Amino acid sequence: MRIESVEVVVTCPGRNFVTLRVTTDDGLTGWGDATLNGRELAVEAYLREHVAPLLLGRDAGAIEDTWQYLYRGAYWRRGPVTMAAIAAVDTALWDIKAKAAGMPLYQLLGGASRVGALAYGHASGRDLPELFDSIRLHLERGFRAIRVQTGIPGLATVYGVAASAAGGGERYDYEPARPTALPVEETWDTRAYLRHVPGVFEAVRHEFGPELPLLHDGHHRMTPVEAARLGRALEPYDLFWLEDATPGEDQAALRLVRQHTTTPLAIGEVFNSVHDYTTLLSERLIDYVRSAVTHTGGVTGLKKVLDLASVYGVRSGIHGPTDISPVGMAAALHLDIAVHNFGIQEYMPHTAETLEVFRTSFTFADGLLHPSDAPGLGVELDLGAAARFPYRAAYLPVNRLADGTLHDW
Ligand code: GCO
Ligand code: MG
Repeated sequence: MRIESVEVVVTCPGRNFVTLRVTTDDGLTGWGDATLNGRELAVEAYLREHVAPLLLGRDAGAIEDTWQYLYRGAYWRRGPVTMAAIAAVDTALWDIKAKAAGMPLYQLLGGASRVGALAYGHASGRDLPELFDSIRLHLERGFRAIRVQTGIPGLATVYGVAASAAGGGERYDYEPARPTALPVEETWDTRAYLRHVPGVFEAVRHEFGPELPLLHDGHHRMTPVEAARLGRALEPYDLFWLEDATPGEDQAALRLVRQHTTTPLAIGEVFNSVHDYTTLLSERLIDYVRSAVTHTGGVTGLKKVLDLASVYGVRSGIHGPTDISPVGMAAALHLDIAVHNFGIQEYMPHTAETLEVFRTSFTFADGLLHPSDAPGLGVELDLGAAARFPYRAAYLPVNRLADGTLHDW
């Protein structure tokens, strides 16, 4: 089975997605997600100009060799653009292999280790009443674990908190990549954040009880000592995890956080290689890995991370906001079902427009996601529908302190 054609599809059904289609000489089609939020066209060009021509005529079944060919062969290793491009090729080839076998992908990854993947949803509110409404809405929709993000008194907006209560408590409008010529600038104040957040978790626990798994994303905004203080302050509220407490590239920073708190730690959505995790895993500084299939070299790349994590008892928490396309999400779900060291899966449902373009078969019931038993990934892209939604430049916001200093966000 040889690769006959490779095409890149860029479409914007509510937000931008970059998708790769690989077709074999016996007519099988595989899909891969290469979406890199705010830098989509860099990956599109990388795939179109530097990857697609190398794939024509290759054995579609040689997945590991193709991964190594694109990774080692380029000489320039790692980085989000390269690894998103490799991810798309890898995921498409796994899709093809599973379709050729007539099996859902998780069967080729070792078969099912569980009946479904526990998902967490994104609740947020500018104040407590809005936040409680959002949590209730998620519980009504079946979520059994909830990420809690809150507005901070004195700050106009906070990344991760929906900007309006549109739709009578509908909180899925949290969408940070905005179609503006320049990134929106927000203001940040860590002292105000640290003063406010523990009280919010106290109120949420008081309202919703001790059982509900609660998560929180610090989005790389704290120094190690600030993160240590927050982790310690949140201990009474029994978090499932505190995510991205400190800037991701500084693995050693988590040593100090770990020494001072027993709040479980998660990190990795901006990582793209197993090498980003070696200190974190070997020193047992984290509890969950947050990498996406889409940004970590695909199923093959993320499986290498999850296998190393399993050696240290660290579990998965695969990245799944809406900038991961339904193709990337389906690939995550097949790993979630197959690997032993599954922890939780992030799930932010895509909009109706997105689901017009991507025909999914995965299901969400009783708090659990399942990729379905359709052969392959179980997602097909409708090219006609995709063409109706042309690319629009959109950027994530940036953050500045009150004196104008650029800050992590
Ligand atoms: C999360 C994230 C996302 C990212 C987004 C950037 O935990 O889901 O932090 O919301 O910010 O994926 O593109
Ligand atoms: Mg995050």
